[in-house]
Amino acid sequence: MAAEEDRAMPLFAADPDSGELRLQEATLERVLLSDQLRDSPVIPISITGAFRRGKSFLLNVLLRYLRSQSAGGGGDWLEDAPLTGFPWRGGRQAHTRDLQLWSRPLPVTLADGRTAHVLLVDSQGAFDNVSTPTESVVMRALAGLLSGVQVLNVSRQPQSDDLQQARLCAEYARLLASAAGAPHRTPRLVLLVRDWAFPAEEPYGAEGGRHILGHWLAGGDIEDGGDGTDIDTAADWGLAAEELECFLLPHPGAAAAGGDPEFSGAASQLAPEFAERLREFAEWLLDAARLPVREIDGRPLTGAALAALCRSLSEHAARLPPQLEAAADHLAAAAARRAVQAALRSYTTRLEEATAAESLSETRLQQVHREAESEARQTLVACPGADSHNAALAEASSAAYESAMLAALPADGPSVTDVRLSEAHAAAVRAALQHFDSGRDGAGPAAEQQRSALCGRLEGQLAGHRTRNAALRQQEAAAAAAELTRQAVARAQTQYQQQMVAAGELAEPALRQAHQAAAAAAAATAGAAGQAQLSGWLAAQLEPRLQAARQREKQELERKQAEAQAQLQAAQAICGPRHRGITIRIGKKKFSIR
Ligand SMILES: Nc1nc2c(ncn2[C@@H]2O[C@H](COP(=O)(O)OP(=O)(O)OP(=O)(O)O)[C@@H](O)[C@H]2O)c(=O)[nH]1
Ligand SMILES: [Mg+2]
Repeated sequence: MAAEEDRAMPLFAADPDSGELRLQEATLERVLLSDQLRDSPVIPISITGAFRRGKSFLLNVLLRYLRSQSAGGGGDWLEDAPLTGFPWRGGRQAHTRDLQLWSRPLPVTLADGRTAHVLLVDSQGAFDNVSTPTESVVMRALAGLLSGVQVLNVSRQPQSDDLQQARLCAEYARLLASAAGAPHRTPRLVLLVRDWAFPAEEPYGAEGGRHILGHWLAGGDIEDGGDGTDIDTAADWGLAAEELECFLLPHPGAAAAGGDPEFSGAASQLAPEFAERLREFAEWLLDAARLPVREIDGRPLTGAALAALCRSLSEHAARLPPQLEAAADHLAAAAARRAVQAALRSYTTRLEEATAAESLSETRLQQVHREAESEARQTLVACPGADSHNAALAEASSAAYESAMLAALPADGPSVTDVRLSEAHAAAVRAALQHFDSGRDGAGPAAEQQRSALCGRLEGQLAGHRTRNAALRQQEAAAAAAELTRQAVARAQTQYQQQMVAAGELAEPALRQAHQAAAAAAAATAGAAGQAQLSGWLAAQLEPRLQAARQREKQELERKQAEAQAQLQAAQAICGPRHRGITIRIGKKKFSIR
């Protein structure tokens, strides 16, 4: 590989459309699976941390050192020449994107005489204004899982944010590694403090770093985890790394920190103290005796093994992003547990102190208990983590109650008796409390308070089910009454029709009278509730009957007329012309014999 081809190549890059991190096979092929690296132990060294903090700048310093070493060393390797390599720049805009791998591996001779190759990995600034939290976490987790040495770059001194983010990344890395069946702890994690401003308290360099780290691990300076919870810094870092170190770097001087647009990174432009400590840092970090070769399944990490690890992590990372919430939940639960334990400790210490000196009367003991309990409660109030875990659990328990109640009293009925409702409530409360008790954090006063709040809430839910049951009952009663009315109206209609049939074929006045009598009898049968339905039906019954009666009457008349006509014609035939001019009357009509 020619020197001019050396460059940063994306190892994992965010897809511009979906934002998903994609492994770049071309980089694997070109670097990790090259003849030079495939079977050679590799030591990836990554720098991660917030954006605009000189990460790429520093990698170029490491690159310069490693190049000088592989060229035989000697002289001042931190040349007074513009700093080149990984793209870097001043200003406030985030610069590096994705995870970038330096294309040329740099050979180092390990303490045991083996040759290994250092792979420098640059990373996108985490938790900046252009990265999503998922991108930041996944990127940093990947860098940690791949690296033999991970430098976590922080400014001035770690803040609670840094710790929270580190915890989240470490927890996510743990989930990702366990899904991929890979070890999750980075062999060596270096907390690199830039712009350390208190050299009078702790000197620059590894020694000052070691002191201050001891102080921080004991919980000094950082009062809480940023989420109101006590932190267990040592445990948090222990989750992320097998070995934790710290190095304090001074401020680089005004030119480097953005004061000079012509700043090129040349040694002469740096504050002398900074240049000195930079040299020290590179030599300390890359001291071959302390460079760990990561092992996977008991075998040293080679280029090919790293490529396989990248593929496996990529495959699982693509599916894992939703578990970022799982990581956050796990951390919240852990923080909550710690908060509850702290509250319990506060309670027992207070009680022990009070009882150690003298034996207390029952009344005095009760008083001390109340005071200790109140103090412990206050500790928990300041630790929303504890509340949030139990609150989420109470939420789930209340949902468990609700589904048990819905099984006993389905939304669309039927309603149940009051006794049955009380039995269902008692069973659902037992199920909900069992759910809460099996998952709650500790038995402290806050958890008890949340348990009794949950009981109150379940009673409130019962009131809702009572109202619902009463409404169902009303609906059912209304439906039953409507059915009774329908049956009564049907009986009344049959009765009317039977009565009218029995009355026979009547002419109009008699028909009207018969209708009135039958309608009155039907109305009595239908009852008050059926009147409205019945009266419309009855009104429609009379008219067709009247028409039929009129039709019958007309037909009868026509029949009689035809009969009379026939009789007349017979009479004419018998009597002859003598009877011409005689008129006879049938009904209202007159007939003349002509
Ligand atoms: N204050 C300060 N600035 C530094 C230090 N080292 C380098 N810089 C300056 O920080 C600026 C950004 O440098 P980069 O190396 O591009 O920073 P980065 O962290 O890689 O930034 P992103 O790629 O955007 O995440 C440059 O102007 C550097 O000169 C340092 O120790 N302290
Ligand atoms: Mg950068």
